[in-house]
Amino acid sequence: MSENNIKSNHIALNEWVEKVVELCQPVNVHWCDGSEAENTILCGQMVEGETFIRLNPEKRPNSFLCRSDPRDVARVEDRTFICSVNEADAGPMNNWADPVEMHRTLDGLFSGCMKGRTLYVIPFSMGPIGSPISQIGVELTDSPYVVVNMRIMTRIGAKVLEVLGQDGFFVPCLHSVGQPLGEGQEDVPWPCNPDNRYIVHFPEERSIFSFGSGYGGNALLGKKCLALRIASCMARDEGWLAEHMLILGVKSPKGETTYVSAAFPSACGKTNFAMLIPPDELSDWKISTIGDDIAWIKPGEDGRLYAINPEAGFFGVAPGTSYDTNPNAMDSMLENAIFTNVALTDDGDVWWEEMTTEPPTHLIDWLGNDWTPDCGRVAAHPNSRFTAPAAQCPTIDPAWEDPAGVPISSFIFGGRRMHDVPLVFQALNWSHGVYVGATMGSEMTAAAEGQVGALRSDPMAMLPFCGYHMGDYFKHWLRLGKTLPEPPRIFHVNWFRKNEEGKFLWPGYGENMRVLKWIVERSLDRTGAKETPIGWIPRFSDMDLRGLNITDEQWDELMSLDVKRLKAQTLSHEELFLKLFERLPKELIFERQSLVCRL
Ligand code: TSX
Ligand code: MN
Repeated sequence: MSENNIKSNHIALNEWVEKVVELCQPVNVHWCDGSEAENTILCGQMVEGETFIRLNPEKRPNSFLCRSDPRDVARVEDRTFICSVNEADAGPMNNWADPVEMHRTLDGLFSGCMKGRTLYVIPFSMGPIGSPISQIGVELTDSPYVVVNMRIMTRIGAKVLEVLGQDGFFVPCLHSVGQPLGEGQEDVPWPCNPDNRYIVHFPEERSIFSFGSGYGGNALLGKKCLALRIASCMARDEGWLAEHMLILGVKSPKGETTYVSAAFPSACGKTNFAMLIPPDELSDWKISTIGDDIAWIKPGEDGRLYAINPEAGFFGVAPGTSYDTNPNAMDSMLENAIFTNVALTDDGDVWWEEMTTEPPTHLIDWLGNDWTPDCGRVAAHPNSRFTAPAAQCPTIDPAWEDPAGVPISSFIFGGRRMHDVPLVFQALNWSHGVYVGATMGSEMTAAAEGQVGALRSDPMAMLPFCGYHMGDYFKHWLRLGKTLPEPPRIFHVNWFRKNEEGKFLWPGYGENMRVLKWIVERSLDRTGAKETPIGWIPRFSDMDLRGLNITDEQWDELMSLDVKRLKAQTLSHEELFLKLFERLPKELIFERQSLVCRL
């Protein structure tokens, strides 16, 4: 690609780029300015190289389909490392490796790994450029797919270098697909190195190295690596929170907006919840979206917590997304979108499972093969994705790029639980709420996660994303609450409770607005509740159930507590607590004991 005007005056950045060029030996270096023109050239080159297929511009303007190597389709948790100086600081939930040894390993892997390729320098901002809550990173990558995805998912380019100045702080992120090209060797559409993958974090150095994968969180290093694993360490050290949470606004008929942040494990419909459309009976309430995946939350001068979405786009799971389940997500990807591992229709558009009630009669599947509805295979990979600009979301909040962030009134934790856990309850206080978040879990839906139906504990949905010891993480949450005059209220929800016949007791989706309304009103002390051993729950009369065919008896079933089973489950949290016991805050053991006593 031709030279552009972008120039860095940052001494450490320039030296680092020089060092990496020497190590990785790319044939070209390109500093990304983030412009439309640059994006057009890169996408054109990828079409030329058969990495991208241009979708029908009439159906899906400026959008592309990409098929990955079938061996490179998801994050690789067993190849993800936290290389803290002390092993104990990484905690029992992370893979640890000695930082000195790991640096030696990485030096070997990266040596000459970009031969025949262009090295792209991507200056990026996580959060609105210049916000005091934002952080800057620079990703060096040999993947143009990473560049065009980072351009949607973060703010990249010249403006970031301006903010960085000569000596601003940035997180260095080095990425390679790990497949150098020999002289005259032809490239493949999706280069990668599946036998040699490393996703490595040095929390004290605040640096990230990723080798061998081009997919999602393995390669778009601003997201899970920086905004969660490294940022969680920064947040611990600096007194803020980096959470695996969506952020949404709830606007009352009077025009007051209350912001809530919510953490759910995978397969709970987080993006759907972030873009919820209220049912007709509550259409005078409005939901707005600030983010669907990550929240950075800092105490403000006034003692409230202020949150930003560090991302600028959605990298959502495609299968299951439809105009029935999430029209706002569907509208967000109408143009300027990238689709990875979904199916291609005969008219040059995309399709995935459950996108429409009737599948098309013929498709090219995610592997590039012919597909028909009766062929017995899925058309899109279950972890196939859309990358779409957040600004294209019809419900995007007017304050979504406010550098000050939005004030958070409540936290919501949730899980996918068929039995025992009621639709919603409110924690009794902050430390009980932290206990609720710490002990949350979800029933697994895909064989890839483990035994289907088994309960997987996923504290605050941070299990794969906390860059340090989970016991210290709980301690940090408890400590932060104590510094706040009025900490946000904490709630737990479960959209997935079933009756004896295996039918869902709650309609979910837009109807969750009723639960949100109760949560917001509870946070403002404007509605009632009943105290139970697990926390405060809404009575039938406390909930706005207008227009829903739910009887008093059905409500009681949805909210029922089986004290014996709850006690047994509370005792089973012992397993997690034992794993963390060296650094588990005593308050959480106390919370558990109190809960057992109340039950
Ligand atoms: O995203 C979901 N949400 C949150 C929406 C704001 N899903 C999909 C989860 C997989 C990603 C849900 N699935 C939700 C939900 O609230 N609830 C359910 C379970 C459910 C599925 C189908 C029905 C009801 C509940 N169908 C009928 O009631 C007709
Ligand atoms: Mn996520």
